[in-house]
Amino acid sequence: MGLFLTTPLTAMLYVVNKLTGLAFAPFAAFDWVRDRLPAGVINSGIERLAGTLTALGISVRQASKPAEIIMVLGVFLAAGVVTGAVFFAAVRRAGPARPGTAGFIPGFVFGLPLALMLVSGSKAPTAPPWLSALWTLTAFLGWGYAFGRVYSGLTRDGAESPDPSGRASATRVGRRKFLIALGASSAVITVAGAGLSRMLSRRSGPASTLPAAAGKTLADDIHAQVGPIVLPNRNDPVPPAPGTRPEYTPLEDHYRIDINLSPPAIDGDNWSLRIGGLVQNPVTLTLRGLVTKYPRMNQFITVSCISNPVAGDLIGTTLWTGVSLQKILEELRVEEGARFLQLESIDGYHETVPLDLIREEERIMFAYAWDGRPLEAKHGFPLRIYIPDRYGMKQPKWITRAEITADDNPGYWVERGWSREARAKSTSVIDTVAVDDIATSPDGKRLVPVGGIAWAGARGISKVEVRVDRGDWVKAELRSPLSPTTWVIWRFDWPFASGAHKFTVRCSDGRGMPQVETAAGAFPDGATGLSRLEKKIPGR
Ligand SMILES: Nc1nc2c(c(=O)[nH]1)N[C@H]1C(S)=C(S)[C@@H](COP(=O)(O)O)O[C@H]1N2
Ligand SMILES: [Mo]
Repeated sequence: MGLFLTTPLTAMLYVVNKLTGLAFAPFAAFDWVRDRLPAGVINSGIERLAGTLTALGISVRQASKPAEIIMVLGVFLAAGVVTGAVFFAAVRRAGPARPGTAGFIPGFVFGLPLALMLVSGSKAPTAPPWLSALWTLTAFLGWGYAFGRVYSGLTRDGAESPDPSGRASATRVGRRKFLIALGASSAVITVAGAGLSRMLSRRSGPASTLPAAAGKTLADDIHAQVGPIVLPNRNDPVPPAPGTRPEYTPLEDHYRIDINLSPPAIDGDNWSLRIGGLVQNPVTLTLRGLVTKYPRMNQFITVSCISNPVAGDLIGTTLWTGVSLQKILEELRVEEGARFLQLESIDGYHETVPLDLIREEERIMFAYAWDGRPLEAKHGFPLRIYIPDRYGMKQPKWITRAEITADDNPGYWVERGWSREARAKSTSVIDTVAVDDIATSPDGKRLVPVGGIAWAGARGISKVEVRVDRGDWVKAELRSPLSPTTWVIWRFDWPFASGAHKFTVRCSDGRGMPQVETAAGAFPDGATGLSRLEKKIPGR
């Protein structure tokens, strides 16, 4: 019964969330709990989730968000089932007084804590928190009342004390009908709710409300400014081995990692970012201002999550467009003693950038476009920051607050024990041993193309070496990268030998520093270790 009643409740809460912006209690409760969990619990949760998916051969990039959402909804439904079971046991013991109104008690017990979380916890409310709380409590009281009615429905006609005159079988039929009706309505409400929500979320997207000027939307402006995206290395003599991941990641395949179950939606028209604090000239940025008033900067960028396992897929490359922070710093005229830029996002995420780093690194930028288009909601619309050589955790999306300060303030993940610097570790990956694309060299040797990527933040890649079985390390060919901060595609044409073989790769960064070969997990500094691939080469 708990499942029959809690599932449609969940669907209804979700539809109302999509229709009105009132908080969706299960997700809001997750946000509340997440920000209060001890770091150890969160970090081991992340590790276990990524580890389990990897062990099952499931892509962490594709499955981690759905897995999180399923877990949260699962816990929510389980709570409904437990509450219902306890309620049924309690009314049965207390006697059949008035189970309908008694249902308000579990409604209250389950709904009130959620309502309180909504009042105190929600970081990015799209509706007044008290209203979300009131709605949630009302919905739960209704849910509890339904519980009471269901109890009556199941026990009516004296099912509790079947009389000996043969009415028991009639009761059984009545109960069966009741159950079927209940199950059917539960299913109908749930399916209709899910369908409606899907329709609603497809229709609305924040990028559609970009400020328009003279009939042209900002998206048009950005598109025109960036122009067609031309890969600078298109004539490079080293082609990727067949099966190597795309050098320029299709946007829909770019990983997404953040603390939210569903990405926050910011209204681009009403968004502005005031940068104040220790400055002589506070500046207020708008999207249109950013696009039209400052020199545009295009950079091909590889970004990776610090949680990316060796050879994992939480890494991607695309064209970022934005404004150098040096320009904005000049305009701010910071006061003596100013040393940091503190950034905060709509989801409560935050990070701090030293001003000295901005002064020495022109490529740090506020980015408003990816792939020649305004940022997608899940990638940080309307504004995110790029900092070369650092993992994604140092680079907030959805920036809504900025301040110049004298004091440092550890970032969201730094507070939870992760690396303060989060400098990208050098890494190399074997994507493919292309057994179906055996080539023949000019001197008649048969060659198996082996290939993949290597990345060392902004330090570049000077060397990639491949080893087959226990042989010598042999240098691979390097394709020139899209930019000094993107990954490098490497390729090694291996003289054919049939049978099962083990391939290993390693790299050195632009300064000749070899990558760390010792295997270590992501926490707290980023994973290290070598990527290996076993492959059976078919006989001639
Ligand atoms: N506001 C906000 N920004 C954030 C995060 C977040 O949770 N909230 N996660 C960071 C992390 S850990 C990573 S790896 C990158 C990922 O960016 P992407 O999802 O666009 O690939 O965003 C960073 N910026
Ligand atoms: Mo990350």
